[in-house]
Amino acid sequence: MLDGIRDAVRKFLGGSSSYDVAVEEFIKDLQKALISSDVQVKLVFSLTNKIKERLKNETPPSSIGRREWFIKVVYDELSALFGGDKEPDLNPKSLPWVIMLVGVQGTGKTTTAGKLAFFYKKRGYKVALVGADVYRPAALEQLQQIGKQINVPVYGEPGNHGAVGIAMRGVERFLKDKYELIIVDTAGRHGYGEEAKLLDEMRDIFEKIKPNEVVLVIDAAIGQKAFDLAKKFHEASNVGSIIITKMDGTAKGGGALSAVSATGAPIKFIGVGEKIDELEVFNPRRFVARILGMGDVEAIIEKIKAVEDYEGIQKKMEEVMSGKSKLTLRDMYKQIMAMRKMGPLSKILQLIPGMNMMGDIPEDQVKVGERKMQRWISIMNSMTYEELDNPSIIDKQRMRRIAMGSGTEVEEVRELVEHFNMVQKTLRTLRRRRKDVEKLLGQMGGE
Ligand SMILES: Nc1nc2c(ncn2[C@@H]2O[C@H](COP(=O)(O)OP(=O)(O)OP(=O)(O)O)[C@@H](O)[C@H]2O)c(=O)[nH]1
Ligand SMILES: [Mg+2]
Repeated sequence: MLDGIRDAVRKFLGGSSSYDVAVEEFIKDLQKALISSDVQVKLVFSLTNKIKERLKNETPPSSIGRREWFIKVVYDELSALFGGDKEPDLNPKSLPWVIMLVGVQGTGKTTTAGKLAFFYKKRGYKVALVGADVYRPAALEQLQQIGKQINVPVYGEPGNHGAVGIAMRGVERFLKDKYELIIVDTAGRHGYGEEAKLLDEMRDIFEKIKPNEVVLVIDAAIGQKAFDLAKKFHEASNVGSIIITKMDGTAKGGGALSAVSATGAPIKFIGVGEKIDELEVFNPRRFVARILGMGDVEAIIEKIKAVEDYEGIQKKMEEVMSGKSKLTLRDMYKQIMAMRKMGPLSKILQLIPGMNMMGDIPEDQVKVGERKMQRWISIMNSMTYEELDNPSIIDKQRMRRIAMGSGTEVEEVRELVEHFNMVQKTLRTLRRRRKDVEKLLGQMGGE
């Protein structure tokens, strides 16, 4: 199970073996966990190769431990498998749009049909439901009840046992009535309990109603069986997206990766409860953090994000220095916030080249610095974006408002603005000097 990855992460971060040995061990554990949840071997090796390659080619920022950096790389690459930073495409590509839900018994298809209807209704679509499960007792009543709750019409034919015909007539009816989004709920078991028959029926419905999107609904707890199952449904009906239900339970959704790798389809939503609004848009990074062990990973990600923010700021400073862009208070704000996230001021100062050579900075001076930083953050929190982007508009009246809003003194606000002006002036001077030097060098080269 993918759940094994959490233990591997913990072992890796807390272990006492040397870094190289720990990396080898972790990668083995990762491979084992992935393969045992039926992720294709090819996929597993391409993932671990990518991780190893990044380890070789990239160096962690100086303030991040190697082990932490390694976990971040694993987190990145696993997230990429689930779609990375790409937002799932939630809006129908064309209208009308017919969705067919498939999945085994009890995974939450009917509940999810209702959740989807509610989700899209709130987004302004004209939504309808079709109940094509003729095997489960009271399946239609269940759907009708949901329909009533969210005021969405439900098509069904009580007493009729031809699921394919019902699906066709339901879709036809709602298309005629100009419904934009038609969601078809199907059975999770066949009358005779035979899986092959169920899949035949899925194929039949799929071919007759030609849905725009087949959604495979899987239970977070499915684990090992996910790959085969997803594959079978995929062969029967060309799965276009995946919804994982019961993510509010104890299961970590390990089977999801198998389902993704079996179908090539993206996960779009996760179900996080029984209620109609307990449906969340899938977020790959959050999901992977959960697989890896939220507590351990989150802190690392936060820290690395802060470092990256800081590097982004340094890049911006380069641009400012070369005259490519202008410094604003907003940049300074970001800089201070990033520094705060990286740790206490005394630690940060040690990271600045040259600072550590000057010996320890007196404790009380650091304290004063910390306090000032905190005051400045409060002050900038009370500024508007307009003021942050263009501090020259901050006049006496604005200063008074900002001081009031941040619980500081007007004097302190003035001090911050003056500090900013001074930084800007210094930058200008530096830039001019740099230009002079370049000019000089240019002239020398020209001779
Ligand atoms: N906790 C939790 N329960 C869920 C979620 N989704 C569905 N359920 C519950 O799971 C059970 C089965 O849900 P159904 O929607 O009837 O499942 P189904 O796939 O339609 O089942 P069949 O029609 O028998 O195949 C119900 O008790 C639901 O309330 C979820 O995201 N979280
Ligand atoms: Mg059902």
